[in-house]
Amino acid sequence: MKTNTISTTPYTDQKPGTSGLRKKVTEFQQPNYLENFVQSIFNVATELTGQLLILGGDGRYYNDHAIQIILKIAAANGIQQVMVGENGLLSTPAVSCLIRKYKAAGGIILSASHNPGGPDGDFGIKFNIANGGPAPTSFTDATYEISRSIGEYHIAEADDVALDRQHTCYIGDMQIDVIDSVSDYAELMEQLFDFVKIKSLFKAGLLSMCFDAMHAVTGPYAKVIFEKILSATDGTVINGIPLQDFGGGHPDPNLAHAEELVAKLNAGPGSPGFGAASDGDGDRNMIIGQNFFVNPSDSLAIMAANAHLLPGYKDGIRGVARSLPTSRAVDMVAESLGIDCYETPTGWKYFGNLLDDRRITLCGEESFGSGSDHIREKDGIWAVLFWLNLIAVKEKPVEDITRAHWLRFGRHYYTRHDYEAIDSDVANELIQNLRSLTTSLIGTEHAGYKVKLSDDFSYTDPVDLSVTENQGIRIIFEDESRIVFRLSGTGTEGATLRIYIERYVADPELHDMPTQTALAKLIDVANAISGIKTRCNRDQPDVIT
Ligand code: VG1
Ligand code: CO
Repeated sequence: MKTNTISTTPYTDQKPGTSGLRKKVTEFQQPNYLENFVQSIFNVATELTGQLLILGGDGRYYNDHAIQIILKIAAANGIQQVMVGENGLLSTPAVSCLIRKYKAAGGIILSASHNPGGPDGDFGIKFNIANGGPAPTSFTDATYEISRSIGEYHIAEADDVALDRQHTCYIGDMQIDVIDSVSDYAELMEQLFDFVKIKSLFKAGLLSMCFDAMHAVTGPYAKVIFEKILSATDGTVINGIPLQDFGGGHPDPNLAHAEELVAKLNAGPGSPGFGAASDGDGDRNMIIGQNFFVNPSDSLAIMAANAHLLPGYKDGIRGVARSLPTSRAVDMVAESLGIDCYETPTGWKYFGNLLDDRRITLCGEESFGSGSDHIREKDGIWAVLFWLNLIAVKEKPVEDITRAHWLRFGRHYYTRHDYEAIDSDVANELIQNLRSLTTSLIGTEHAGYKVKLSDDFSYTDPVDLSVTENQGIRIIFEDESRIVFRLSGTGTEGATLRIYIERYVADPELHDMPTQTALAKLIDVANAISGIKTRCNRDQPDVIT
């Protein structure tokens, strides 16, 4: 094998965000942009030498090109073996599953998750470590530092590897296995859930569902798992063929972007009883019933309260964790179960230590993400199977299960307002201003809500004691209502301000308000305190979830 060492000029903007390095495709297409970043990963992850690497992506534009480059750089950097998904496809949870199952030293996932794809869309690279989870901040910081001064990268001279069939080949001594993208993951799911029961309900016509793969990576997984293994009717999976531009859509499973699914569920008699969708890389999930939406924070709480009913969790759960902006619905469940509940910064990487240290079994985020200790990523199809299994056990639809949960624990009304593509300086000033206000807000009253606590959230990891600061401004009121402000770490255009608003209502008589109505006063308070209208000249959020 001939390897070449190519001199290169560093870029200064290769700083990974909440979940890997995400940029416009056109930025990734700059000379050596991809190569520099990949070599920086290999420079930091020296544990990959002589070991196995898992490689795949969500099938978006540039996926194939990046895989070929990464294989050649991997060979030149002494990687012993790479497992690549057929057609370059691997969902984020499947990569995590494969790393753990085959004891790989790490994995590279090519995805910008829920961001749009195509030549004018976004691309991204994430690195996962040997536990199967996203690399911690110490790793991504080190990669960034190297990328700022990188002078050369190493690359093998070799032909492109055929990805359209399962086979084994070599670049020099490095073995490449192009593997089935689905089977290992499907096998793991079968161990966690009661496939026999779910299958019998589908076969008897007692269960009907629609799964929207949004032309992203979960199509092949959903078809095999739901239609083939579980015998759901053909056509249960819609938009099941992965496309480089996701069919021009936005592969973000929420009510705004999964319109076709929502319309199918709400079409009246004969509509499927259960609906779900996943995102670009398959780690998010949306759960809906007929004319009914399950808020992701509620979904996590419902999972925690019912996990013991499912085979994979029959011995109960050890503890739970949620990100700061996620509603505190799961906290109530943890309290009643007498287990710990951890509050972490946004992003799955903060759950890794808690899972590895066996402090928690379930964790989740308000952003349509939930998961468990079966892998170290959030997991879209897993969440859908969890709900299917729960519906099968309880013999009740999504709405009844959710309402029964509110009746028992009270309801956490919850919304997130996103203001996208704000000028970065203006957004930073807005947050800076809120930060300077925190102390003086304590004790003040706003539309009848009195501030109990206000600060900029800081997290001390209880396992390695690392400290992560400035993770979001939170304002907690005396009635337990909350407002959280933070800037997104996954966008690629200007800044995105996220405002998270939550109100707890115990009284079942008040569980039927429309969410935006129930939160109207707090929304006004959030807008007034942040000065969003005057600072950003925006009247309405771009996306409400
Ligand atoms: C968003 C979500 C966060 C999630 C992250 C990655 O981050 O808010 O909860 O972990 O996306 O999800 P941010 O910084 O934009 O708020 V994914 O499905 O894009 O891997
Ligand atoms: Co994702």
